[in-house]
Amino acid sequence: MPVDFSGTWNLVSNDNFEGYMVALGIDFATRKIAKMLKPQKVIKQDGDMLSIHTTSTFRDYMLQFKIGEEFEEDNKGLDNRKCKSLVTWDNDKLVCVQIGEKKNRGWTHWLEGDDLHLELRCENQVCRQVFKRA
Ligand code: VLP
Repeated sequence: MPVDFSGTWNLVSNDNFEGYMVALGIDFATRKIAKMLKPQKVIKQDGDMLSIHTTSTFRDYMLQFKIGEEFEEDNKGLDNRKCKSLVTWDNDKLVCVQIGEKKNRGWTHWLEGDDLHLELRCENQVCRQVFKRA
């Protein structure tokens, strides 16, 4: 049985989001707003199909993809840089590689106890987020 990430998740901790945003080239004013946010993720997992909807009072970001199938990602409302993204399983972790202008860009999701973890990577920066079920 594969891991099921489905559910509604609220951010409870956000380590080095600032460093990650600087690496993505997010401007100062946007970073000041973004780091105050407590985003919510709504994840729907149906076989190999996933949707991850990240919502906040400032901006929303919607991602839909099939595991194992490369897709174009526009990062609209984030850094707006297009990349080619591929999400695959690494044991029970869901790993995304985002090939584009920024080196070493990607993220990993996994479950730990009742918590959803997300590691966001860009260049030499790693942001670690933890979410709890709403
Ligand atoms: C941009 C960087 C904050 C900061 C400005 C806007 C959307 C895995 C993956 C699915 C992400 C989240 C990326 C967050 C990058 C912020 C607006 C915050 C709310 O999630 O779950 O897309 O990549």
